[in-house]
Amino acid sequence: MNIQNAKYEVTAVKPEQYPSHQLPEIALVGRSNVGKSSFINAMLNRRNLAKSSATPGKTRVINFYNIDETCYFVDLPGYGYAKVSKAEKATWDRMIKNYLEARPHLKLIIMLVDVRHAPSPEDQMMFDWLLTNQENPVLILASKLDKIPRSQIQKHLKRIRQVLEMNPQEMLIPFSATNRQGTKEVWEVIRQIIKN
Ligand SMILES: Nc1nc2c(ncn2[C@@H]2O[C@H](COP(=O)(O)OP(=O)(O)OP(=O)(O)O)[C@@H](O)[C@H]2O)c(=O)[nH]1
Ligand SMILES: [Mg+2]
Repeated sequence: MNIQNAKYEVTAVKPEQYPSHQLPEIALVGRSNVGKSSFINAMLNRRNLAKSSATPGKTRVINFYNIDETCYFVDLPGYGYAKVSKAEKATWDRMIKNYLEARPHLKLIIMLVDVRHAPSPEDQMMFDWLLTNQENPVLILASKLDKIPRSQIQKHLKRIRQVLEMNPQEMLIPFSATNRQGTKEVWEVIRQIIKN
């Protein structure tokens, strides 16, 4: 996809603040620091449109990015960040689930897991929750692919499928924001979904 004009549009912490429009939305979920904001930048070939940082827990709000007036990327807060209080964690959890449960324009969920590690119990809970509580397709991305040797990739992908108990028809794409590997494949999935 040849993106001409992607722009940050609005930040929300509650539903009244979500933008009103008719375009399909694509939501990004995953642990803090897994690479959600970097994914957005890589897909759009922009260095710093979505703020990414080496400090986990950076995105504590929901950021909406308008992609050429054809769809939105919705950057959700990362879960699993250890250094916050239980109360704050519960607030983020609610924020994420409120959005996912009640957004008619939502068409696709992209969930990132770090290719280097087995998905965490929180990843497993999130994936189960997504399959049980909402009807949109879920695309799993194995992020930070550039951090493992090529020879190890298949083994790591297999482990992700096993731990998340994915069905063979569920989508898993290896991805690197650093070298943009996987961006074409993800755009192809998005294109198929938003044309309907
Ligand atoms: N090598 C490598 N590093 C990556 C990749 N994707 C993200 N990173 C790095 O991982 C760190 C976290 O990336 P972010 O994109 O900010 O992660 P996030 O999921 O948005 O994190 P939160 O906003 O805290 O939920 C940054 O230092 C990124 O540069 C990747 O594909 N390869
Ligand atoms: Mg982020």
